[in-house]
Parts: sequence; structure tokens; C-alpha cells
Amino acid sequence: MWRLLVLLQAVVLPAQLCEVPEEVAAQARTMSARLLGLAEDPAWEANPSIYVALRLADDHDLAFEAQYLARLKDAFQGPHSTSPQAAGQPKRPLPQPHAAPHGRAPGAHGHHRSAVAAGKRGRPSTGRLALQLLALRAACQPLDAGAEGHLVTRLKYSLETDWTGSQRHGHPLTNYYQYSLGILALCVQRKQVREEVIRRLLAAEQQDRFSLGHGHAVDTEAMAGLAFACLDQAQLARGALASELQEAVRNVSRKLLQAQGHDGFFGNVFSTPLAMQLFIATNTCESELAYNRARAALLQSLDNFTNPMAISQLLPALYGRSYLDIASMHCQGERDTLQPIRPVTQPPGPGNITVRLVVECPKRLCHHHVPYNQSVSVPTGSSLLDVLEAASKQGRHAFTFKTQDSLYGPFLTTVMKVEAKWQERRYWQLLSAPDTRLQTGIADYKPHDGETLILRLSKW
Ligand code: B12
Ligand SMILES: *[C@@H]1O[C@H](CO)[C@@H](O)[C@H](O)[C@H]1NC(C)=O
Ligand SMILES: *[C@@H]1O[C@H](CO)[C@@H](O)[C@H](O)[C@H]1NC(C)=O
Ligand SMILES: *[C@@H]1O[C@H](CO)[C@@H](O)[C@H](O)[C@H]1NC(C)=O
Ligand SMILES: *[C@@H]1O[C@H](CO)[C@@H](O)[C@H](O)[C@H]1NC(C)=O
Repeated sequence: MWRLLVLLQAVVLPAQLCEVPEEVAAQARTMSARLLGLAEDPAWEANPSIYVALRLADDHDLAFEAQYLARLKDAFQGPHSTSPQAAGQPKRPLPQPHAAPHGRAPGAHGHHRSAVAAGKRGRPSTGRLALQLLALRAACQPLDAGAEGHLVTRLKYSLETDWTGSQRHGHPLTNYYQYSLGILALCVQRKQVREEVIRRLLAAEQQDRFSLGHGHAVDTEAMAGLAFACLDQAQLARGALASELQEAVRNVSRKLLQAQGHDGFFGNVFSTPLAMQLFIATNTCESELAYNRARAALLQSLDNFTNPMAISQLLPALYGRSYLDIASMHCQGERDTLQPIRPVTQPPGPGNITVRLVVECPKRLCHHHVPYNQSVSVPTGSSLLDVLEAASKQGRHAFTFKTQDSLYGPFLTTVMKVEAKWQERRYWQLLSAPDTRLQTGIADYKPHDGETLILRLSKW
């Protein structure tokens, strides 16, 4: 029986060149089960990155996956998801902020819930379109007919409008991570990508332009590397371009290796799985001690992966797969054995913690350099979002804020009525005093008693 399953497995996905030891495979199964448990919550909007991760796993709940796929498609066929071309003039590829003031009751996972799919509320971004295309390929869905086929056109168009931002601002309107994801998705679908579209990303790689404030370069470097590797392996480029792509893949690998810290991570714990994917995609993990060190560090840190989007980026690497493997999926003979592990929601408390909340803003943009500085009391186990909500209800010194939903959860957009405008490359950076950048967002970060949290309007 087992031998049969193993044989079937070989039919489903190409031979895994980066071997996965049994103890790692067991951990991968557990994380799959956790992701399934999170995805099952119907209050969460369907997320194509989660679907892709479930599909790239060895163990499945096929009925659930089918249902989830239907939800994904549905989200992209909302009233606003018409083609930008059909709509006449170019539109900004990023969805408009649809922020709402926070007044919802705090709950364990209640904050990730509202409409995440851009297809419903605004125009899908390059990144969303790309993830949707990857998801459809991972479902072995043909694209040629109808609305789905249209997605390719929309993504190609989105890559162009994204780029018009770069002529003015020196970077795509979204970011190089999404631009890379867009090229990768077209490549995985085996669609031609214009040479110039590729050359823009190559030039950015050559000029080291992926840094986005601290701690975001590795994710982007890895995603660009995956796009280059895919184009190279699919032989979608010829001649000089092909050899430049090969060189770019080598350069990316080198930079990722250089980004490995003493803790073993490539960048931080959350960028490490994406970096590992590049070594998997280029089949260079066996020879890399660095890869094994990173994986060992990751296995020690699985508890940090509670955010479903983060888990979705982790899983392929744990299974020894990369997004490039989506291109050769057959969707047959899959093991329909996955059982969900549902998240345990800890009740708040007992007892309270007190934290200090400080807002910092350049004088030019705000009346005061420090428009807010108060201590806030919340039940033990609260998130930073709970702190912000408590502060907004706390008497005299009214704190105000707004968030925008993203695939990673609520993104803080506005604090004390000051909106961080992405056109100006500003964002509300989260720090723990004196100067430690938080590595998770407001809904996931759990402050400790006595901690000072800083919301600082910054440039990226
Ligand atoms: C680009 C980027 C940014 C840009 C976003 C603006 C832009 N130029 O597009 C900037 C620099 C502003 C940014 C900020 C932050 N980021 Co960031 N970001 C990314 C990156 C590289 C790509 C995101 C993307 O485009 N995804 C593709 C599209 C399809 O998905 P999307 O959901 O539509 O994308 C939007 C959201 O992801 C949102 N976003 C970006 N970062 C974060 C972080 C959190 C926690 C949330 C809720 C949303 C969010 O901005 C995207 C564009 O609108 C990812 C890397 C990764 N591995 O995913 C890190 C990443 C998501 N960011 C991360 C973090 C920690 C942050 C900050 C919390 C850092 C800080 N200490 O302040 C802040 C967010 C603070 C806030 N105001 O809520 C972590 C999240 C880890 C985790 N488990 O939660 C990641 C994974 C990087 C990493 N390896 O640590 N980020
Ligand atoms: C690769 O790196 C070398 C050395 O830094 C550089 O000269 C070259 O332009 C890079 N090539 C690409 C395609 O990034
Ligand atoms: C990972 O989790 C540990 C234990 O909960 C925590 O101390 C650490 O700060 C977390 N790291 C990140 C990057 O979130
Ligand atoms: C915690 O704070 C709440 C509200 O601020 C208060 O009503 C409650 O008595 C506090 N509990 C403890 C144990 O201090
Ligand atoms: C915030 O207030 C505390 C207590 O009043 C003070 O010690 C601290 O320096 C203030 N922080 C800033 C950034 O102004």
C-alpha cells in the first residue's frame, strides 16, 4: 500500500531533487494541517497564496481544496474585476485603500476577516493577479476560455502600468516583489514575457535596487531569483538574454548566501522559506551547507508561523518544492489524507499588562513630533491591534487609527489622522523601543508588560 502511494506521488510532482528527511516531512505535514485549519474558517476571505501552498503539499483535503478554488474564482469575478483595458484609461494597479475606522470587538482572529480579495473591492494588483494565476495552474485549470484566460492579459497589462510608476519614481508602483511575482506567474503559465519586461527586472537586480527599508530585500531578491530561474528553465528567453538570466540567478544565490545571519536565517525567519525556494528551484540545496543550516533554524522557529500568509510562504520550502514546480503539476493520484489542526484561541488574561504607545511623525507632516505618548492597559495576551483599540477608547487623549486589509492581515495606514501615502513611499513603521523593528504586523504582535511600542511615520 505504502509503496503504491509512493509511486503515485512520483506521478503527481516531478522528482524532488532537494531531499526532505522524514523528520522534516513530518513537520511539513503538521504545518499543512495547521494551514488547513486556518483556511477552513469561512470568515476569512480566500487567499490564492494559501491555495498554492495546499496544492504544493504531499497531503491534501481534496474536497476542501475544490471548494476553496471556487471561492477564489468567485472573488475575482466581482463587479470591479473588469479588465483595465476595457475600462479605457490606465488605472493604478494598487487597490485603493478601503480603510474603515476600527470599532470591531477584539477577538482571537477576528481582525483578518473582512474582504481580503482585491477582486471584490478594488482593482487587483500585479501581485494578486499573479497569485491568482499561480493558483489556477496549481489547480490544473486550463486558461484558454473565458474569464480565466483574461487574467493573463490583465497581468501583462498590470506589469506595464506598474512600470509607468518606475519611470517617474524609480520603482514600480507596487514593488519589485510583486513585479517579480507577475513575471514568475506568466512564466509558470508558459506565457511569453516581453524581453523589455524582463530586462527591467534584470536592471534592477544589477543595480541592487530591491532594498525596501530594512528587512525586506531578501524576500524580493528571492522572488526575483525565482522569476529569473523560471524563465531560464522554461527556455522562454534566447541568446544574450538567456545567459544574462543565468548570471542573474547566480548573483541572486550569492546575495542570498551573503544575507545569512549567525542565526542561520536568510534575512529573517519569514524571508528564509522564500530564499530556500531559490536553492530548491536551482537544485543547489544539496551542495549548500547554508541551506541545511537555514532549514534547521526554521524548524526551531515553526511556532513563529501563526499567520496563514506566512505559513503559505513556508510550506513549499518545507516540502522541498518551489513555485516553479507548479508548472509541472498534473493533479492526479493525490493523497487525500490531510486532517485539519484547528487553531486554539487563548482567552485573554488573566490580569493586565501595561504598555506605552508612542507615535512619532516628522514635524513637517504633523503638528507635533510626538502626537501621542500614553500608557495603555490591556489584558495579558493582547495583540498590538488590541492595544491600539484600547487606546482609541481611552478617555482624554484620543488615539485614532485606520487599517487596510491585506493578505497578511490588517496593515496600519493612518495614525492620528495622518495617512501614510504609498505614492510618497511612506508607511507607519512598527518598532519596539528603542529601535527594534517588529517582524510581524499589528494583529500578530503580542506586546509584553512594560514594553514601549513606537508607531513611526517612515520612508521605505
Ligand atoms: C513590500 C513589502 C512592504 C512594503 C509595502 C508597501 C509597498 N511598497 O508595496 C512596506 C515597506 C511598507 C512594508 C511594511 C511592513 N512590513 Co512588509 N513586506 C513587503 C513584502 C516584501 C512584499 C509584500 C507584497 O507586495 N505582497 C504581494 C501582495 C500580492 O500581497 P498583498 O497582501 O496584497 O500585499 C500588501 C501587504 O503585504 C502589505 N504589507 C506589506 N508588509 C506587510 C506586513 C504586514 C504585517 C501586513 C499586515 C501587511 C503588509 O503591503 C502589500 C502591498 O500593498 C513582504 C514579503 C513577503 N514575504 O510577503 C514583506 C512582509 C510581508 N512585511 C513584513 C513586515 C514585518 C512589515 C512591517 C510590519 C515592518 C515594520 N516593523 O514596520 C511593516 C507593516 C507595518 C504596518 N503599517 O502595518 C513581514 C511580515 C512577517 C509576518 N509574519 O507578519 C514580511 C513577510 C517581510 C519579512 N520577511 O519580514 N512591507
Ligand atoms: C552579476 O554580478 C556581477 C558582479 O557583481 C555583475 O558585474 C553583473 O552585472 C551581474 N549580472 C547580473 C545579470 O545581475
Ligand atoms: C519567535 O517566537 C519567539 C517565541 O515566541 C519570540 O520570542 C520571538 O521574538 C519570535 N520571533 C519573531 C521574529 O517573531
Ligand atoms: C484590567 O483592566 C481592566 C480595564 O482597564 C480593569 O477593569 C480590570 O480590573 C483590570 N484587571 C486587573 C486584574 O488588573
Ligand atoms: C513619553 O512619555 C514618557 C513619560 O512621560 C517620557 O519618559 C518619554 O520620554 C516620552 N517619550 C517621547 C518619545 O516623547
